Amino acid sequence: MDARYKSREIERRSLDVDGLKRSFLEWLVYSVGKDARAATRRDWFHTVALAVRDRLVDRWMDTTRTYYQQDAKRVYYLSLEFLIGRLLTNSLANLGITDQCRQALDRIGLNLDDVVEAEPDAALGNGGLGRLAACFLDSMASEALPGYGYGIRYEFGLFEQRFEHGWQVEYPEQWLQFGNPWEFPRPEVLYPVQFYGRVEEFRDSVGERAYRWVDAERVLAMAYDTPVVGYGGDTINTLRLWSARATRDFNFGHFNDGAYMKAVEQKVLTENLSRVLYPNDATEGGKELRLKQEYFFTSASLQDILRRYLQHHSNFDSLPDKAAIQLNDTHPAIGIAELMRLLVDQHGVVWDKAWDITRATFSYTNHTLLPEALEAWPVRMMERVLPRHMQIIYEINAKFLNRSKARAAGDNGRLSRLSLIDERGDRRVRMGNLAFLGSHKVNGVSALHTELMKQTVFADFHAEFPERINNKTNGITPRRWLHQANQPLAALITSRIGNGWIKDLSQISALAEKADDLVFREEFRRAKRKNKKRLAAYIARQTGVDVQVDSLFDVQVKRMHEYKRQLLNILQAIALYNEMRDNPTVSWVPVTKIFAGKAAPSYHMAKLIIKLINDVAKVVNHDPSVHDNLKIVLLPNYNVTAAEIIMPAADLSEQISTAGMEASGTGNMKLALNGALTIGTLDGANVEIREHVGDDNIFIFGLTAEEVNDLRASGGFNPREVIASNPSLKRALDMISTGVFSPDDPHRYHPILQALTDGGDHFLVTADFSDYCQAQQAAMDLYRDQEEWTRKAILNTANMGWFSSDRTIMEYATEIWDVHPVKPEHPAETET
Ligand code: 4GP
Repeated sequence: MDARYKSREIERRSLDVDGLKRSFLEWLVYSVGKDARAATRRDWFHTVALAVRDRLVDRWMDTTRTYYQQDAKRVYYLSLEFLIGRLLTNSLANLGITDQCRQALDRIGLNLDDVVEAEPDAALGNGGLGRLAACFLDSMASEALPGYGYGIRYEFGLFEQRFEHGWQVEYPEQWLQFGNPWEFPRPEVLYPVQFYGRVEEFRDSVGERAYRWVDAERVLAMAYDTPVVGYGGDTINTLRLWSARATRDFNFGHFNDGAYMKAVEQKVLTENLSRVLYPNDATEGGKELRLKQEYFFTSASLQDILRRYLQHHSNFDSLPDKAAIQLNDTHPAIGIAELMRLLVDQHGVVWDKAWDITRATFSYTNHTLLPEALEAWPVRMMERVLPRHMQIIYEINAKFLNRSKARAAGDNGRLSRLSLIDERGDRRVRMGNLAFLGSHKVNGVSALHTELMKQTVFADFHAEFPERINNKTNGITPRRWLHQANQPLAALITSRIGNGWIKDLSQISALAEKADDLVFREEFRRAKRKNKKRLAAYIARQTGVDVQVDSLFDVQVKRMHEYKRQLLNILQAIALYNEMRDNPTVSWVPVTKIFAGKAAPSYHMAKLIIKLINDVAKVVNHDPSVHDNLKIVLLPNYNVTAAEIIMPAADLSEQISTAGMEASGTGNMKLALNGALTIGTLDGANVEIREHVGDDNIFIFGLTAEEVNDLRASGGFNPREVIASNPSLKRALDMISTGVFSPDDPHRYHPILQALTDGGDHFLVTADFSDYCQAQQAAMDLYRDQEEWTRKAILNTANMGWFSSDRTIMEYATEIWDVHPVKPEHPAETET
């Protein structure tokens, strides 16, 4: 071997400072093509990312090879969203080379923190569901589970949010603009995916009736692989994202007949399929392109899964023993009909057998009970776009309803609710029902949500299949959300209990006994203050508002949605503002209200609430009579990267959804793990957080899910009466309605006031207002006693161990997937 080549080989693997430095310098020149003097921050980011990538490729291949050699059972996590965020810090930390990398860059005269800042935030998701998928990837790799993520390589991630005159404006998020050093394009991994056309019936070789899908349009799905580094760098799994490519036929054959431009246009249209992420959080678009995206990535993934399986097997009998396919919500639920099609039409498996295999292979997670989010595709659209799948769905439905008929004797309502087709009005395919029926396990994402699934959306299915629904309370990865995002606290924890908590978060419970240790408290506060200073600087950069580092940082960060009730929070802020103005001599606890979150571009009410928060902030922040005791900020463009700055700096975590409406929440977990006290309703995982951190260390208020249900059902709730009887609420609403915050347009907030009064206040903002204000008061009172506050904050951190996504993922692995850890075999890594 050429000596120079050989030396590069060594370099590529070296994890020490000198080796890293040499490969940075080499990569900069030979791959990025820049001279050190001319290199920009972005060039250095690409350089470092490529050099780090070198260091994981061997282990990545070892991992894949081991799975293959052992014919291990794999889990395939199908998700339309992966909200990954940046990868450099994560890769370095999980490989354990952050310090070496920092020093190597120092020697070149660069700062790692600056280099990290040049990485775009990969926002291939909307919110909770997408971020959960990303945490699960980290946990699967860290637990040595043979897990693959499958999704779409959107060219445009979730839109960039800016505020213009206080209104949300959306801009395209071009995260791939300068290339993505983490991904490996696989132009040879291509699968055809069909749309439209028609179904032809014929007789197969033994004279049985069979079907084929003909005259369809074809698109190719091309794979891009991103390595997923587990903690310790031993297991490196794969996230495979599909990109749409036109088939070659588009390019040829049209040159001479003048249709060339048409063909090119068609090619562009075809490739639009993977262009952009739908910016809807928990709402269904009903758009044909969305259905096509769902089918596109699901079909390509299934073809890939079957190809891998067939390398070791000659029939499909043991598919369920070798592959577990998890449907992340109903978005990939069409996969159930697709697997049936592949097995029956393409591989000649008989229907009943194919159905048993399908059901044993799939499982489904539900992430929301909001009725508008339950996907239901118009039958007419399905018939046009996926004609063979529509037939298959009819067939599944007919067989199922036939069997259920006996038990539903006389109860036609029940049968029509169980049906895969909603026959009311415009006929629609209920994807939730399809996902349920085609899966052996169905889970909710918190104890309460799972219970409500049984009682509401899936009540009839639950009666039919009482064993199928199970709970898997969400979790978060402690690597990203504590070890990497909160280095001051992580270092403090490690100094006391060692670093075992990074891999096994249950160990963090050892901190509980430190809650009474005054020195530890002081250090805990110091770490928090450092994080708050960092956030204060970020707030100043982003919004121009100066906030007091020692004020109570009261944080609500999440998608903007009426059920999450940012409105309740801003109304309380107005009430507090009034109290402060009325009582200028009182010594107030200074409060900084921090909001961040995007609204779906078509969700007018949520966008109006954004404008309201910005309008209120403008008035409050400029009012000298509150003496800086209250500041309100709405940070633009909330994403994973912003969350990494916000979570560690929060004192109070707002989890104030109308009870029964938030499936779980995961921001609640990130904040509590970072030592914020929760103010929240008994909703989603808040219920379990309370059980773990203890009643005394959380501020619970408001109606319970049951009370919400009863109140709504009674029809007797009268928000006007509630408003009339609560002077501070009435005053806050009057200020909004008389244009105190919108002098340029006093009627601007009429729709909000309308919804709270004549609209019946569906989200029960007025009903919970008074209780919420009391809980806020309790939080402010407690904050005066910094010792006591810190004690509770420490107990929050110490008691959040159970909410690690490692725990969640191992529950999925043992109770749903039957997938086991596989330690990769690394051939002795020699230096030559
Ligand atoms: C979210 C839920 O709203 C949230 O409560 C949950 O924690 C998260 O999924 C993960 O399970 N749902 C979505 C969605 O993001 O798009 O439906």
